[in-house]
Amino acid sequence: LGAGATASPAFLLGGCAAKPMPGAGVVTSTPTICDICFWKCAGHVFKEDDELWKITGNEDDLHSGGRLCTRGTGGPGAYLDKDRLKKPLMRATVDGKQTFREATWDEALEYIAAKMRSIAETAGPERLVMINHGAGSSHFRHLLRAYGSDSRAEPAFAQCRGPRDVGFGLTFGESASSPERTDMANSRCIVLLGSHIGENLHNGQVQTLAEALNKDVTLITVDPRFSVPAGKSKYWLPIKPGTDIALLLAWMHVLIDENLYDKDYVERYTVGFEQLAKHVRDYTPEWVYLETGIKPNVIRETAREMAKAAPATVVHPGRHATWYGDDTQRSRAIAMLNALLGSWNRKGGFFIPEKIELPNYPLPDYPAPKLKTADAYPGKWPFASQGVTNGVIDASIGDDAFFKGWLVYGTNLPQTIPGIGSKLAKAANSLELVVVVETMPSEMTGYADVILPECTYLERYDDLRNSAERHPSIALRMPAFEPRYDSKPGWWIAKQLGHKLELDAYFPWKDYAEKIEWQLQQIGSSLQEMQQIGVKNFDRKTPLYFRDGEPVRFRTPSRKIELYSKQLAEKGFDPMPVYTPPEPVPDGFYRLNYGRMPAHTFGKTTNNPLLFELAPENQLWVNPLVANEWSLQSGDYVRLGSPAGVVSNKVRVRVTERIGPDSVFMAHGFGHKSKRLRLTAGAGADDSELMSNVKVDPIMGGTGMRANIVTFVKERA
Ligand SMILES: Nc1nc2c(c(=O)[nH]1)N[C@H]1C(S)=C(S)[C@@H](COP(=O)(O)OP(=O)(O)OC[C@H]3O[C@@H](n4cnc5c(=O)[nH]c(N)nc54)[C@H](O)[C@@H]3O)O[C@H]1N2
Ligand SMILES: Nc1nc2c(c(=O)[nH]1)N[C@H]1C(S)=C(S)[C@@H](COP(=O)(O)OP(=O)(O)OC[C@H]3O[C@@H](n4cnc5c(=O)[nH]c(N)nc54)[C@H](O)[C@@H]3O)O[C@H]1N2
Ligand code: SF4
Ligand SMILES: [Mo]
Repeated sequence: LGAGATASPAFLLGGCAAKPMPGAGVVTSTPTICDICFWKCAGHVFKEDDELWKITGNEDDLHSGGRLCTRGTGGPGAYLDKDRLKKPLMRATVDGKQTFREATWDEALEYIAAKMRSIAETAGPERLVMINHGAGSSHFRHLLRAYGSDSRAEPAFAQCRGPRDVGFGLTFGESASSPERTDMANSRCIVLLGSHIGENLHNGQVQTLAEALNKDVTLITVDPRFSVPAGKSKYWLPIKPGTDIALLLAWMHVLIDENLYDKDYVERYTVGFEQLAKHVRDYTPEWVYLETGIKPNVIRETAREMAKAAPATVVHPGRHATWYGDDTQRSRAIAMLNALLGSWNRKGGFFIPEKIELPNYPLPDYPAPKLKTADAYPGKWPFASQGVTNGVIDASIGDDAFFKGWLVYGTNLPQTIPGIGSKLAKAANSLELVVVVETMPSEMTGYADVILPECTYLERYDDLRNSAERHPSIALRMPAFEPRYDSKPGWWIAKQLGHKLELDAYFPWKDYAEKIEWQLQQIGSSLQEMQQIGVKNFDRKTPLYFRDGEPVRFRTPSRKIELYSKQLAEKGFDPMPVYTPPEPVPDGFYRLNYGRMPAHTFGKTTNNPLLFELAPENQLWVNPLVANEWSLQSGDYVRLGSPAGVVSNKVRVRVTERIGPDSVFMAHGFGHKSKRLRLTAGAGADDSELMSNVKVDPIMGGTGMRANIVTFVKERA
């Protein structure tokens, strides 16, 4: 398949390894939860005589609409991947050169346990920090807490949804949740800022947007690029990059100026309306037009559309929110606009998520840690509600660094932390222990002292899925296959380490099935039942929305929705979002825009043989005017250069009007440098390494990635 060619998911099943139809053998199915991204769709793995046939969605799973996306359908490629980590590896020096040698599990775990004991004795257990992403990390969090450390950080916060969670938290006292609590299926007006749903393939969300479109929703998409949802929108607002706060303030201006906001809701539930009205007075559509390029009449018309459909209007909170460094404030502006529309916890706006009360297996209390993650960067980012990865990395460099050891689970920091440069090498040199738990020889494994090969999601038990959602449910992940090679499930690795650290009291189960069985028994189910059905749905106990006029105590200091944030003011931040224009782009440079593509999840699927076949490389979107200026044609390969002098891998050009002449666009996750990822190594370009101008959000530490610029380096292509 050529670059950029598309294929239906059905193609995947006919692809390299999965057979198109079962023959005469015995067909069995095993329930699973997809781990190809974090949406956690439930599915069934079908086998014929113990050989993979296919994976499909679990029809009882309301969370995924009973379907898997393209990536999930190709998920078994993760299991089949020939480049998987096969044995524990330990750093060794051979002929004066650093390399890795194979080790037994016992040897590798003994080494780690000895280092953990030494860190605990000399510096304290809190100096060992976990940097993690993904559901399987729960086993290692448990281990670390038993050991005495609750230090941890995940890129899903400071490189992703952190500003949104903090912005919504400051305003409503609660986050927008993951999965997002947007009630899009019932919306009559949906507003997307960025949020390229359709390319961003979070399954349930794509389906509810499609459902809304079938019901003739008014879709308003604000995106400088003609994204997939822009193509389905009644209004596409091709905004000048980095000016969204101005637009949001202008929309609030119109709602207040034209008396279109929900007066009852605002009076009943909010504080600070007077201050807000005064604050947005100067953000007139005429003034904001000069900043955003969105015409005053379009700003007014779209604001009126939102008001007309309210409260069944949702201004989507987005997910990847780390853009320009003022991201908590942008997210606050989104939250405030929703408050003016009265859409928070109202039908067609947002719903109130609910989960099952699933008892924890009885275990001894964890020892109380004496230090928390944020002690590593005192005084910084006062509203960070989770550990900040970039803060943790900085606090791991140097002989007197705060952290002494890392346990890295399921995150590929060289591609994930923008502009990380040489910091990882410096941290790895300073740290006494770097353990990487991985399925693949990712770039991160190159920095490890010990690499532990975890088996894939299709070969293991993990915790039950119990996400706060519209429909409460639990779902089971269980092994469909024996672990390949010498890989092991995370729960097993954590338990063995626990044993070596004399923490057996925290791991009383023989295996993880026993632990899950106990939990299921408490809620009137059983492992046997779940092994049959995979997903169990429960009735809600609480209402989905606020009842009309119901008194509500929000979890903010004022117990109200805070349009004016005293909390922010007290820490010296703007109590209401203020617009600052983005830095101009010098001649010959272009904004580096990036996002998702349907066939891949970041860099974690690019070596998956099934998904590689669908999309082997990323492409660089270039406007025809720019292409003309640089004599580029679709199909040419170019390299990009950053102002810091970094030159990218070569990337294939796609000339298209869908991107403006001020920017270029590519999907994140390509340009792998690890040669052991044999399929994907060298294919496409990596946006991360081109990012030298990272804008850190002073409120919560998020790394704004969108202020980066690039130029073409043609001669080296
Ligand atoms: N297929 C697939 N789906 C995924 C993922 C994946 O890896 N693969 N990852 C998942 C994860 S973890 C996340 S966080 C989400 C991320 O997905 P989203 O939350 O949708 O990401 P955004 O950054 O909001 O959206 C990217 C869009 O923002 C536009 N944009 C760029 N600059 C600006 C600007 O200044 N203003 C405005 N209004 N728009 C701008 C870009 O052109 C692009 O269309 O996707 C999720 N879904
Ligand atoms: N430049 C740039 N940086 C970004 C983004 C961007 O768009 N551009 N997006 C940001 C966003 S929104 C997010 S959420 C983060 C995501 O950042 P990460 O979560 O770091 O995403 P990946 O780079 O895919 O790394 C995941 C790693 O987990 C490994 N893995 C997969 N399955 C398993 C498993 O079952 N067990 C274990 N132990 N490991 C496994 C994979 O092999 C892979 O190396 O990146 C952020 N950083
Ligand atoms: S959205 Fe796709 S990749 Fe993500 S969990 Fe669901 S099926 Fe898997
Ligand atoms: Mo993300």
